[in-house]
Amino acid sequence: MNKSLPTLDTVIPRPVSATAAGGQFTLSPNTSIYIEPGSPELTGIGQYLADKLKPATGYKLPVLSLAGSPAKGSIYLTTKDRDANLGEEGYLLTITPDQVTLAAYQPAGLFHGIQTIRQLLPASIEQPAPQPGPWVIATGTIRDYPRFTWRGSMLDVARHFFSVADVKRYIEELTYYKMNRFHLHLADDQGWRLMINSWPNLARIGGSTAVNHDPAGYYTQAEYSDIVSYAANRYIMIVPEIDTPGHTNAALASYPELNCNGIAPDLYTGTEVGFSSLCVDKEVTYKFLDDVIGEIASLTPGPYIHIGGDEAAATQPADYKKFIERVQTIVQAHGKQMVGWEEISNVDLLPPSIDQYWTNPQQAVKAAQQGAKVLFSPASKTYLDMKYDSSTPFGQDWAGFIELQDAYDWDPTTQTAGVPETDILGVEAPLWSETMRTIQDVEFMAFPRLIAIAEIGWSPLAGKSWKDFSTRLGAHAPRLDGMQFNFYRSKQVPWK
Ligand code: NGO
Repeated sequence: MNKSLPTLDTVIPRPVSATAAGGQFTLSPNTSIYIEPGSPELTGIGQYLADKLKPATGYKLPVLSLAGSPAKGSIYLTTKDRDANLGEEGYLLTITPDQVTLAAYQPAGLFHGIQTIRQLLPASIEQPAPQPGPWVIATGTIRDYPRFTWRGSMLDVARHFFSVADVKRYIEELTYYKMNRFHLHLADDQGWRLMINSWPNLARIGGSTAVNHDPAGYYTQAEYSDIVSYAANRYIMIVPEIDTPGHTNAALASYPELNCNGIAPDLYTGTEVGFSSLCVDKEVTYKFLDDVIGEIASLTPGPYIHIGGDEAAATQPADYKKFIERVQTIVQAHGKQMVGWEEISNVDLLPPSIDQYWTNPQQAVKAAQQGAKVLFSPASKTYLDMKYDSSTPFGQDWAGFIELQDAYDWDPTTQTAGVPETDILGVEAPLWSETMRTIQDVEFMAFPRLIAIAEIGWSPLAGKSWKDFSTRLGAHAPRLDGMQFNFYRSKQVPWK
């Protein structure tokens, strides 16, 4: 057995089950990727796999519709047997000396299985230019499916603005760890980042600033749609957020009529929170929200609209309740489910709302008691803007330092006593960008902690081990290098 060959138990996130058979499959210049005929969706997935394997192997890897049985030495992707027990995202990977067969109930499962195939090839497979090989995979079987339905990350493009190319790069990074949600924090005090045709000054004026007068901007609707379809092609759903009723200075500065006193405040480039509020008693506020939510709903195929709701310190509690209860009917009128930060549990929530827990466990419990599902983003574990330690060049520390082991060694079922696993939708790691200006800064803070969060979201709790995770991650480093991730080399990991 080739010593440098990854074994089946090195995959991240750790699969549900992996059984080694002791042999080897070898990818050759003649390898084809077969898909079952008649599915443009599967052609796309096959092509994605070919595109990932081509640069390092230099092989042609044609994607072919299967007629008869696959040739020896090929890879076969299929949803034909439709084993419903694998669920929407699970897959069964069978590797024999003659063939790699990836089977799933749904295409999303194939897409996740492809990430496993990539990780089973030698690490040099992720290099951008031809490498010597040989391209060997250990034989055996992996049967795998996720623990939670929501596994994601949030990027704050409001405090600092990130280009479409940067956002796509981040989305692509999420796919390698089988994540399926990307939450875009599109508006805050410092910037409004999406063109709303019925209220164009939001982007034109509100999008003209960022923290510290750094470069700003906004996405056109065509650019937003491009991000949505780029993500959808990778089985990642976009969750757009417009933060309300607080965190709204950029909107208030763009339209005087949204202010209770009718006067637009100055644009804001600082990092304080909790000073702005939409005018709860003005009817135009709800016309504004109906227009904004309506446009975003029509651009967003996923079922969720995130309305923020956090830190509304400039809104009276009674006003907050009145406001959120009205906003949730607007979201539902546009055919979507409302997601909000944990504070929305202070109002009477309509099902099927989602409460995103970030700092106060009582709020999460209150939301669950109302029948809402809870998304876990505890700041002290999942906030990617917290520093690793006192020497981290970016980030904040209000929720403490988060070293890699802190991000890994916790579980949603024990983090908040009182929210049963059946009410836990999943995990999401937010990256707030007050102190991050470039996508390289973002990557340094996200990786490798996001990998730990991905494993919490995907892998079964039974068998979870920090030692095992850190060993697997250490061996994984050449892949991160190959993909040119700018990641933090935590001293807690035995890096290879
Ligand atoms: C808080 C706050 C954000 C900050 C972030 C910084 C939530 C939900 N609201 O989290 O506005 O950017 O902390 O860590």
